[in-house]
Amino acid sequence: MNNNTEYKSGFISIIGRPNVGKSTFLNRVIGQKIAIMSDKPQTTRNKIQGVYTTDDSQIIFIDTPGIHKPKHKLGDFMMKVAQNTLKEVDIIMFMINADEGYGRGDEFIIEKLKNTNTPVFLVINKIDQIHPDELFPLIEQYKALYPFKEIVPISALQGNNVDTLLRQIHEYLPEGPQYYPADQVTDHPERFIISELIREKVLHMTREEIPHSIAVVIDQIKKRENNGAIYVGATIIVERDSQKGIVIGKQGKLLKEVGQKARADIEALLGSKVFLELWVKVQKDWRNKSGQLRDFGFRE
Ligand code: GDP
Ligand code: MG
Ligand code: K
Repeated sequence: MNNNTEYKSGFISIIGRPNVGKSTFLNRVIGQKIAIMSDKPQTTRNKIQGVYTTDDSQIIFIDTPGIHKPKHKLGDFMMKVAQNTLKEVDIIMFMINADEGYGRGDEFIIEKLKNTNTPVFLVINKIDQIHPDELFPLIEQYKALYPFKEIVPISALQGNNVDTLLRQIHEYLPEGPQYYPADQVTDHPERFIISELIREKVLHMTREEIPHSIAVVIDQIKKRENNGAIYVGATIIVERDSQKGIVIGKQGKLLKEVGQKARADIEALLGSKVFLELWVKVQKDWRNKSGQLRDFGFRE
């Protein structure tokens, strides 16, 4: 730690419409696959903290589930989580896609921002997708909508200007302790990451047939005495019988492939051989049963 300056630390919430690149940014900064990336909206449904530690500061990022107009109970719940988060954090990073016009989703988020006193950075992502001339009008447009403390154009994918953003975040961080050990990048239990890795594979392999509403519950994680491998048992929860058929596939082919791909990722995560067993269960309308949300790992 530098002796001339006080140590700084703080919590940052990343908000923005689905697919603007929040997880990509987090993964670039933290340098490890902790937030699941997908081109399907709403892959991230829970708070994931990525901890970025330097010798004079610690930033704790929260990959907030997308704020959007709730269509059902789960959406409602997600939005409440996101809104509570906004008031508790030190900085809000509102991320937009440079390549997409201002939309209803952004309007909705800006309305929510007006209810907080937290400093807000506008992060214009995917600048690799636009001509530099398009940037200035975009900045002017957003400046008129909200008093952003900083406006930072980046490419989370290619890394452009991410260092600048980190430096600006540092400026706004309050003095504070190092909350987490320097080598810790996430405080989420591996259980959640594993369930997201499995969910990601199902979503990728089923394309549009299976909605993001599926859940994956980890039933068991335990070390096997005889060979040192880690046993993981998990259940994929779908809403309809037809979806169960799709996830299992012809003669179990699709589920087997999901298992193979997920197992490779889980082995990389745990640094150990993994034995993965998957089940598929139909649970009708689970999204609207609030009481069950907690069981699936959602926390307020
Ligand atoms: P999230 O829903 O906001 O978490 O978005 P993701 O991080 O999952 O990214 C959605 C998609 O946008 C993925 O296909 C990313 O590879 C892509 N993406 C993210 N950042 C950039 C970027 O800076 N440039 C480009 N071209 N694509 C990006
Ligand atoms: Mg995400
Ligand atoms: K996504």
